[in-house]
Amino acid sequence: MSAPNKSYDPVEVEALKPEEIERMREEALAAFAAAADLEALREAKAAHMGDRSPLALANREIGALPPQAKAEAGKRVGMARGAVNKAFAARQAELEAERDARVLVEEAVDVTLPHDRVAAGARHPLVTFCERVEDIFVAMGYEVAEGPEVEAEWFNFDALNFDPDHPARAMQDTFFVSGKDAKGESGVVLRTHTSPVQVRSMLDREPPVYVVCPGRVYRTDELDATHTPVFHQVELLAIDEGLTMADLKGTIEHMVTSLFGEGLRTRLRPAYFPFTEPSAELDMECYVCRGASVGNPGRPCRTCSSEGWIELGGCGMVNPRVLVAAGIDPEKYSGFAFGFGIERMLMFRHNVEDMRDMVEGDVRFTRPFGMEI
Ligand code: FA5
Repeated sequence: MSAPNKSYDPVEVEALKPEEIERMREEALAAFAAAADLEALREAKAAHMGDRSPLALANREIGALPPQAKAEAGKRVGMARGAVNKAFAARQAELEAERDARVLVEEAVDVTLPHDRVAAGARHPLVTFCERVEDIFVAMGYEVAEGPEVEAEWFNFDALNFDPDHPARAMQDTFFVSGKDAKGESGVVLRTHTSPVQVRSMLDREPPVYVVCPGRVYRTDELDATHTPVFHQVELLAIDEGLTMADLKGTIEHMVTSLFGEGLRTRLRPAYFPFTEPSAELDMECYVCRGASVGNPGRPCRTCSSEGWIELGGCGMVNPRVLVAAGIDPEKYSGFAFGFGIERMLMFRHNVEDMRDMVEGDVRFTRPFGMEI
């Protein structure tokens, strides 16, 4: 700032000359008019309205003028600054309006565009069916338990009383991930059934144990109308004091009623599984013909092939050897187990003729099952 000017003539202070002030005002107005967008306007504002702008510097010179000149110079600079502020505000409003109009066009949503060209997905009927079965047992106080699909041979076979050379191992043709090592330690397999989860559940918990174990299992079966190499099973295990085959039968009857309706009979046929003793195959009365098709060619039943009964799965009382392998006292506790294939159950529950339809991912198969979540 200049030193106080006692013998004052404002014309002598260069920055305060009227034509200088006018030039500053014109330049500011021209810069605002030339600003093409709000960013450029912000820069023009800093240059012409900021602390170091020509008009701000001129304003500071006023303080150095003698009192009689201050009013006139102040009025001149103030009017110029007022005009600059006004021009800035007007240009800002103009550019903001342009920006808003542009955003409205660029971000417009065409509400008339079709929104439903991609069909909404739905969960696979195998999954929803599995969960329905789980729900039945959870409602009875069972816990859902899961185990690994890549399983130690020990859990899949040895702990379940399959002897190393027992022909029962060949009952379930196995995908081996790795064989036994040189020390004869357990190999690794893709589990062939959900029964290893029985052993894991007993090792993880103190009795009583009530678990339902759904999961994917693998066998070297060819894919055909009634087999797939990857399928689903649900396993049931109950360990408590005093459990008998009657408890097993009653429990399965409750599941059958929940899934297929009231009044269907079940029956046990002798069978063999190394991990249950005694073992049985469990059949339910055909829920479609209720036996009326048996010996009645005039009324054939596709669901049970006119046999009157549908095979549900394998079951039995847990073999005491399995209880011992899982650290449970067979003198005190007994238990039952039941395992069945979900694909086969879904087949007869919904009259699916070919199991391959379940794995090929064609929505024409899944669509009739609806959007159940
Ligand atoms: C077992 O896997 C025993 N773990 C079941 C069990 C559990 C018995 C507890 C006793 C106590 P199985 O090999 O029969 O049993 O198989 C059970 C079910 O799996 C069969 O009834 C069938 O529904 C289904 N299943 C077997 N192989 C296939 C396959 N390749 N494709 C589709 N489903 C299959």
